[in-house]
Amino acid sequence: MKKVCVMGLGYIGLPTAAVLADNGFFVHGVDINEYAVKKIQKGEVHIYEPNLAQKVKQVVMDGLLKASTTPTYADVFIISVPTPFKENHEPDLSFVEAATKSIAPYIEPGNVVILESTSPVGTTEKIAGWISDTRKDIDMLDQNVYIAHCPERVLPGKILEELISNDRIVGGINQESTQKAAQFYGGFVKGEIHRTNARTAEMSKLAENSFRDVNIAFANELSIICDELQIDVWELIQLANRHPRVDILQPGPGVGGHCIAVDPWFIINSVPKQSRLIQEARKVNDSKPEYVIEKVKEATKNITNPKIACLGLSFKANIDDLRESPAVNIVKNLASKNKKVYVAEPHIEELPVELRNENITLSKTDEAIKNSDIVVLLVDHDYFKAIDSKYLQDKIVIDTKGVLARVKTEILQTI
Ligand code: SAJ
Repeated sequence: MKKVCVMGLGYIGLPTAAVLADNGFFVHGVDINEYAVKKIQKGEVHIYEPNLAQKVKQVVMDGLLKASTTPTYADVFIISVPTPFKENHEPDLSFVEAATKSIAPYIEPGNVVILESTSPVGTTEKIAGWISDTRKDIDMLDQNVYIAHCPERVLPGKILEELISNDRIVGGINQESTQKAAQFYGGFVKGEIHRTNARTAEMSKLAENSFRDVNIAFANELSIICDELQIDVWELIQLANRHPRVDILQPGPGVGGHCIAVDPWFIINSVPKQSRLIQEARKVNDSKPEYVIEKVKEATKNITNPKIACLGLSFKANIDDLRESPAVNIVKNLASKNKKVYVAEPHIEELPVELRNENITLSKTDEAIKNSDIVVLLVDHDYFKAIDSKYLQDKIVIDTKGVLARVKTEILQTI
């Protein structure tokens, strides 16, 4: 199992390809995005992840990682393409299906096909079906084509480290597939490899992210309750978490990114009647940005031509990723209500297209605060923890991440 074909060179596929190449595999990476492929062919990257650029440069230079828009023959095929949902929250498996159909002509007896994309229960079995449909010449069981799911579980910002150190769950469509795929991961993963079947592996990933979503929803609900009862939610959670068996996550302006806010829907969509708590958690987290907007509206009601400083745009702390960020939606909404918004986001150089209008200005943090009547903290970047309290004198502060509480304690609404 020396030659690996990685389908999809995004936030998971490219680091996976680079780590495999760095561990002695010959890797052929495939993406439909020609710009990404051209960059990688030159030893460059099209996405940001700490230390990824150096690693890609090195393995491309060593001839261990090649990139192309078409697959090739390999011992192991890894599918790491997006699995978004459609308008009605139904999973969109079109990328998985297209990737499977494009590798099908290259599959030979003895090959291993692994789905890493987070997927609804039953997807790995569907992959087996799509391959059988296209390759009538191969009897999958008799000729040993091994098909398994091994969900990626890495945290953006720590991907290279976690690809090696995290435990992995491997579940095949049969026991031979599980063994073969587990053997492959044993070749480079330092964490434990846990063997199960494909459906359990699929569900375990969905359960992990839903668990986090439900816990964050609990924190967000507590923040709204505490706001009503005039209790500082940050102090409350810190105290409650001193109990040895309590571990409440942190509230915020909503849940963003492309995993936690998406994956629970794969469970809800397949078993809507049985997933009441998971659905309610999604609703709580999805409605939090609206709550923040209402708080700002209330705070600005007696100010003519209010000016608002919004601190942070990314979907979580210390990254530049704005995808599905609640902060972006909050800023967009505030500016559309004809308020002047100064945005401070130290990790970006220009505003995303959807925020480019005359009411929104990308500013330095101190300038944004100086120009405004209200300061709304939306992301807990380390950078904001150093804000000098003198800038916050005479400002109304709405702090959705409990960062400025250490700086200024009066006129503070922590929600
Ligand atoms: N958030 C809170 N409060 C918290 C923690 C997070 O409001 O206490 C918010 C963040 O600000 C962000 C969102 O939740 O908007 C998601 O951030 P995250 O750090 O919880 O997760 P992701 O989306 O970056 O990565 C998750 C991880 N899953 C788990 O921790 C169970 C990661 O391990 C998965 O690999 C990744 O999803 C994925 O790809 O599925």
